[in-house]
Amino acid sequence: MGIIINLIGVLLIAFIIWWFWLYKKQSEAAIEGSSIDIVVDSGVYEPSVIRAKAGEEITLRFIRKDTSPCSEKVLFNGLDVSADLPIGKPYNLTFTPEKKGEFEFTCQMAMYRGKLIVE
Ligand SMILES: [Cu+2]
Repeated sequence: MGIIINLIGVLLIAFIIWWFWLYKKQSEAAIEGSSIDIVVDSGVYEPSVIRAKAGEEITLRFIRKDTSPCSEKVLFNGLDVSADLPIGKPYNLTFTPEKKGEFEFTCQMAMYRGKLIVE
């Protein structure tokens, strides 16, 4: 009996590791016009790779479906941009990326991961 419980525990841990660190569903999208919808749900941003042009204002329209508190914050590393996302109500994050490069955006614990590519 004890062995079975241990086994279940190991499988559960393996699944969690796979889900958060190994499973990277990467979908890429370029911003058309000046805005793009990003759905926040089940541990992923969709799309998770966004392409934008330096010096052009963009609006990232976050649609948060995940109710876990961790998914509330979105932080852009290296850009000094962050936001608190409400649940079930689109949030428009508007800013102008001035410098070229690749900038990760994540939730507070970096389980949600996305990338903004500025060209
Ligand atoms: Cu998180």
